Amino acid sequence: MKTLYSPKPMGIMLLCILISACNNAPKIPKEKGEIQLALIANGLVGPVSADAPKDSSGRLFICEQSGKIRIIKDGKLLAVPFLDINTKLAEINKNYSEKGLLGLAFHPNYKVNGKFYVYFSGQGNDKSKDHQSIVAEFIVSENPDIANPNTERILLEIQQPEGNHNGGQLAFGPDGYLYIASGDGGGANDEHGGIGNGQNLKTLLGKILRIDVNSDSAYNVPKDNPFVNNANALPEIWAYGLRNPWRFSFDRKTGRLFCADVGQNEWEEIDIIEKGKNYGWRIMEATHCFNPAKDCNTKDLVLPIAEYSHKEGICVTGGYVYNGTAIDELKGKYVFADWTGQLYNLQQQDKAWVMKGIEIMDETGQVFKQNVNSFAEDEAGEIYILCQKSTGPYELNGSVYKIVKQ
Ligand SMILES: [Ca+2]
Repeated sequence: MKTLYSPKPMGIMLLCILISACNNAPKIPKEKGEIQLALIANGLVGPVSADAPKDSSGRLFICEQSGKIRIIKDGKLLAVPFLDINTKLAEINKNYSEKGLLGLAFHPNYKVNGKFYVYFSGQGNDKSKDHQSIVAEFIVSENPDIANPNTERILLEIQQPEGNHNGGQLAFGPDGYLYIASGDGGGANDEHGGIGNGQNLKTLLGKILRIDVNSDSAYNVPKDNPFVNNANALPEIWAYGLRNPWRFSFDRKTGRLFCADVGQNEWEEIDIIEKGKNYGWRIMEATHCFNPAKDCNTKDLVLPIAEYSHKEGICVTGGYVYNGTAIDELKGKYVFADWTGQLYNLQQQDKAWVMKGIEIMDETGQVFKQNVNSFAEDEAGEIYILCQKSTGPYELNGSVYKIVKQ
């Protein structure tokens, strides 16, 4: 499902493996902590995103890639979906796809206004494009466990030239604005346009966007966005130079925005996203020159706080800084994963960031090994893993695990 890397022809795959085998990346050490995974829900179809409203209900809402939002309430998965937008979606390949219902965020004032936002791959009218990414608002019905499907209000549409690299994360920042992740438009090597989409400030592709949803029109652009007075840039852009930001989150304690950006052939990276900054793609892949492959101009580019090579995994899945109360050893650490199942934590020690692999067992005592699509954070700050055993979003083998103390 999500990856973020495009399925490649065998020759290219082989080349990638050869390149990876040649890099000198040190092996990331693993630590065995006193944590494990507790199964919360299974039988899901491609769980890819989640959010929890700030309404003291304790509910966790899970997006299935195929279009349903499911509710976990009092530890149980409700049978009736909160919302089902399957008929609005572009066609999804059953074996592997980066399209679908990809993001969900509840309005900071959800308890009062019942509004929430989704990011999904819509069909679109432009036949020269693969599909379009849509950000839309919906409102809950009188039943708190059912949304009103007739309340859709479309805020933003982004034309997507290819099927892959669609980003899709939505989250409200501590400032009350909605942040949106868009991918670079897909294909490979950020091939669209003379300098690629990531570096092109005239496209919304390859960016983190920031909008104000409290508007009489589709949305407002916050006056302090970095490019509002720049005629050569789109005002919605908050940060740029991203390839496929696959899951970002705000640290509740510090307000910092942590973002995993999926690499192409060799390197996966974690960034801290700041206003107006350039994160390098396609000039760089993590801390390495990409285009050109040597002697690239790194001036004004922001390097990741951490990277790992394809010796370790294949594509990164961003998580959360742990701000829960149950697990002392994770406090203040950024927890994330490679899609192939390895979990990591990242901790700032003085100015350096230290990354470690986490050895973790599932509920049966086996070493955890599933495709990690995404993470979730509940209202209390505890963290969950959204995963599946298949690569495609049409089998009932998706699960939600909670990270718990042993
Ligand atoms: Ca980068």
